[in-house]
Amino acid sequence: MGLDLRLLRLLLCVFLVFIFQAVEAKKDLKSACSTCRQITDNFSKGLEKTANQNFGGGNTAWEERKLAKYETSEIRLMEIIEGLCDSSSFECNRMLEEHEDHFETWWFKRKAKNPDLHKWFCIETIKVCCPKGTFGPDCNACVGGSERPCHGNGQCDGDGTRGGNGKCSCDSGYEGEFCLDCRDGYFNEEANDTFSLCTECHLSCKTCSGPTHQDCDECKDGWEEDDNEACVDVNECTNDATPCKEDEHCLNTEGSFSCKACDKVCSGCTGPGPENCKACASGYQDIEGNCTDVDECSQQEPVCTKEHQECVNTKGSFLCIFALFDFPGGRLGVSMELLLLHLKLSTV
Ligand SMILES: [Ca+2]
Repeated sequence: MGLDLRLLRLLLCVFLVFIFQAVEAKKDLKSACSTCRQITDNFSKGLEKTANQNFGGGNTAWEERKLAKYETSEIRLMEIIEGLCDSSSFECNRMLEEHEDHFETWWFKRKAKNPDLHKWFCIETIKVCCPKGTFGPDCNACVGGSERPCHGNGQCDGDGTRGGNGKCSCDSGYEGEFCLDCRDGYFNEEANDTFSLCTECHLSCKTCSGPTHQDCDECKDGWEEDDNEACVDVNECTNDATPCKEDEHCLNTEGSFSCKACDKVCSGCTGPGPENCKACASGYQDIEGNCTDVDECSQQEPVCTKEHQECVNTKGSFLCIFALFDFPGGRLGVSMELLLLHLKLSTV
């Protein structure tokens, strides 16, 4: 029994390692191609950079006779090869080292017949890439064909590399194996077996058959069908049961709504500012339609009742101050509230 279990574990480990390697290898196939493309792109740049150079001081008649022209010389090739990889790029340097001979072959023997280095080197010679529109070990055509992979509406997995599976990941608005179908929220403006143009619906539609708010098949949340079968905004703020809290007012927006805090002088409100109060907040009273601060200190009934206390009115409230020192012309007073108020003000 114990042996069986150990064997099972071992098999599981081997299986996992195998899966891991398979995934890594697939990734490697794509990245090998991009490394190769980087090398051949840099080769083109190197060609450009050295286009107007010569042996230094010009090609003398002797040099042209003995060394051939700089243009086709080994010296120029070596200068270009030096710039192909960043010193930090391990993959690039490894590939270059492994295949350096091929560059010499191409430079001296193949360049005239095969001027496209990427095609000759990456696709045909070391076989890490495929022609555009094809993928995988045998460079098979992508889904939708190599001319227009995914019918021009998506990316073919592994396109141009020896990796991938050739399947499409569709651009936004498109879906389906061939990227010919329109996603919800898009409609088919033009379509045949090999071509499809999906355009976004009006913002009020969940699904649609045309571009306007009258072409919706179904309205999006926050929109409703009116008498003309067009999707129009739901005004959430006219509902009797307001969707907002008591100290907030409702603001309708296209397709939605938001809740905004009432002004601090209000207790409940129908809109922004002090002029839209339903009632006044405590500490404020309605004077000719405006919520105005109540001066608690001038009320008949004194509000600060302890000995040595004095009343100070504030916006929406009041403070009771302990009068500490009498001195000519006034009194020096302090209270915890005042101290806290001061601290609050100085940190705002
Ligand atoms: Ca709304």
